[in-house]
Amino acid sequence: MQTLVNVSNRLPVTVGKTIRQASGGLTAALEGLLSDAFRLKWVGWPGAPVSAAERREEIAHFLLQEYNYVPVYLTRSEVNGHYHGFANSSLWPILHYMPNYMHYDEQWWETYLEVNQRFAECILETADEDAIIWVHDYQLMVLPRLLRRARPKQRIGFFLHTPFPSYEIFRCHPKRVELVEGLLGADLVGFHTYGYLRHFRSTVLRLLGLESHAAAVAHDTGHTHLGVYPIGINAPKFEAELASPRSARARQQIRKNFAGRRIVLSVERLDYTKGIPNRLDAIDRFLSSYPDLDRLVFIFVSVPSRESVFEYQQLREQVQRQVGEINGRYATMANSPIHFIYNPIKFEELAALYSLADVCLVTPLIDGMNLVAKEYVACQDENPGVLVLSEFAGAAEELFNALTVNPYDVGQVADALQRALDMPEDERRQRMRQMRARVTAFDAQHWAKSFCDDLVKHEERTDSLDMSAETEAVILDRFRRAGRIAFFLDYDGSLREFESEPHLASPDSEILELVNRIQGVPSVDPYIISGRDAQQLETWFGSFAVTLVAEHGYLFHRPGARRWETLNASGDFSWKPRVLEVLRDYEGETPGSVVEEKGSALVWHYRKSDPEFGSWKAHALAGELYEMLANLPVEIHHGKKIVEVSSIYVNKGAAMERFMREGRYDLGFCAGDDQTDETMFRLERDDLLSVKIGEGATRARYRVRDPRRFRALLRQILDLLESRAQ
Ligand code: GDG
Repeated sequence: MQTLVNVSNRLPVTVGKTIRQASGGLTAALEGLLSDAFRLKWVGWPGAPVSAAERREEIAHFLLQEYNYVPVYLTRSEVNGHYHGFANSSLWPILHYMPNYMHYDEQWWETYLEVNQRFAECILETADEDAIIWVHDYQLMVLPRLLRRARPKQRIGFFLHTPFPSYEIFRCHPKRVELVEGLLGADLVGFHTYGYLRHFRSTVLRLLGLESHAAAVAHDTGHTHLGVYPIGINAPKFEAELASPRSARARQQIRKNFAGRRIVLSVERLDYTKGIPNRLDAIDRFLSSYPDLDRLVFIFVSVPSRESVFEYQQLREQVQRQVGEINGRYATMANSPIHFIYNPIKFEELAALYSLADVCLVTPLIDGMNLVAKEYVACQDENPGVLVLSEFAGAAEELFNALTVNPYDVGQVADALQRALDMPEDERRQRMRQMRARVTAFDAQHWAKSFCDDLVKHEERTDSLDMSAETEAVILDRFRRAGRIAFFLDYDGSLREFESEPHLASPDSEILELVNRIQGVPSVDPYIISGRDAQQLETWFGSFAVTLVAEHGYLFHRPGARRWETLNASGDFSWKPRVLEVLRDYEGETPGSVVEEKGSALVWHYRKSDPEFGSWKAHALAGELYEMLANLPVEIHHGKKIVEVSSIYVNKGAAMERFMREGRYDLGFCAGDDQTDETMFRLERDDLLSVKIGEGATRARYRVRDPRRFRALLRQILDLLESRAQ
């Protein structure tokens, strides 16, 4: 059985004189998963500062024995910096579209990193390489990357319980890049809704320049898959509770306390995202014209939350003031309209309240999902009530049979309340039946299972990007046995890393030294074979005894020659004027894009355009060109931030074949990173040794991860060839 190491900021326990298991939403979700699929371990902070080493050990021992929980102990100042500070005062407001509530302190970031690191260490001690690690929520956003560094092959998932906001909001956070990079350490990142996933993709693209395809982001350490998993609730637990005598007693008590009154219920942590002041305004508006004040009660269950954070203290004062004012204004001798409970209530009371409430008013300004809405639905059976639900809760996407409202629109919420109270039983029943079916079918168990199934399903992280020692030995052996050798080396992305601007990617001293060494080996003819123009290649490498091949094989220049020559002068280039006209149109329509004219090709570059707009236009352009040029001797290539049209008679493969023929080499060593290099790789001749640099499908025989590793391989080859020549 596979071990699932679940990691959340808090362990679901309360540590005092005794230790009790606390069942939060996540506990409920995972309870379902513990059947026969996984053996669960849970890593997290136990929620209380424990300083005495002996007591720490005692608690750790108990938690492990009793629940299979592994505590990460944090000091008071770590909790302040990591949890109250960075997570709740800087990240939470940004994730909830409220940058004006954000506070930031550089020290918090340091603590956030330290605490995430502490979690990483604890997990690495606890989990072996085969375990699946599932990290939860915004308190641990850099953890996946820390784990990935230590364990390249470990299966790691991350689920974000909050919304992921649009890039325009997320970019406000001072550590936006580090946070997003942190998540990309995971194999799978899950969100409640497609909207959040979309925002994340666009943020990854805009912040890091990484494009994502089919819900996966490719980056330097592999792929991160993205998925939508709307969290569900532990419906059976509510059903079982409602069937129990304990709950029957709680219900009886509530009926007695609020006899003769219809109940409108709200349940939440006291948080500024939950829209409590706006809701109270709506209630105020509603009560101002409601005739039957004796027969209606609003029960607010507000659980104290993050009381050390200033905004939460302020909110509590504001809410208490508003409640006081409304109660003062609308109280009668028999009733006070708002029954405000600023405390958690017992589970049986919660379930009883859910089942008895005529209306549940769930009106967050923004909410990742909102479990309360689903829990209310799950508890509606006989004579069901009505759910009034904010359209800004993730749950609104699934619970579309609720009365959905814009929580900022006081009048609309007041009207919805009236409509809910007036709704005929038939309609209530019909709406609730559909929602209930969904909430019970797609419950917490289903959520956790679908996330874990996907996490397990995604193919093994490939380590083929790193060449093994055996492969290196095979390659070196080919060189050892060859007589005359030609090197066909691509430049950008192969010998040299990409830069934001092509002209910045000039060869540094390491590359110049390598080229110098290659030209010095007696039995070797070097070719630098690139898409760049002749002038650029000559400026950089003109002084070496190297054959330069420019424009993907259109032009070449022998060492010491006076002129550049064309490799295939007889090709048909009559298509160029028509294509140029189209590309110029796209240049005009797409700010930041430019057209480059080459001898055998025309290129539209959109590296500097808005990434999404640029990529959209590039797809449109490529489509248009495919249609327009279907019967002409051209190739259309949509590459890294370019769309290129080139003659089919001209390509690196054709050029290389000619040089191989003329030079009568025993071995052709070709290396490159993109589609244009595939024309060399696909020749698949026995006298070729091909190396692809980086990710992506390829016909090359071998692969290395990046230019740095490719240069290291070249050095090894040169060491061998030089020692052979001596
Ligand atoms: C975050 C996201 C997302 C509340 N009062 C009492 C009580 N509760 C329980 C409810 C419910 C849970 O607390 C609250 O969950 P929510 O989903 O409504 O909200 P957050 O706490 O903000 O949770 C949210 C969630 O993570 C899961 O991904 O849906 O969007 O913000 O289960 O029942 N339970 C008891 N007494 C109370 O007084 N026993």
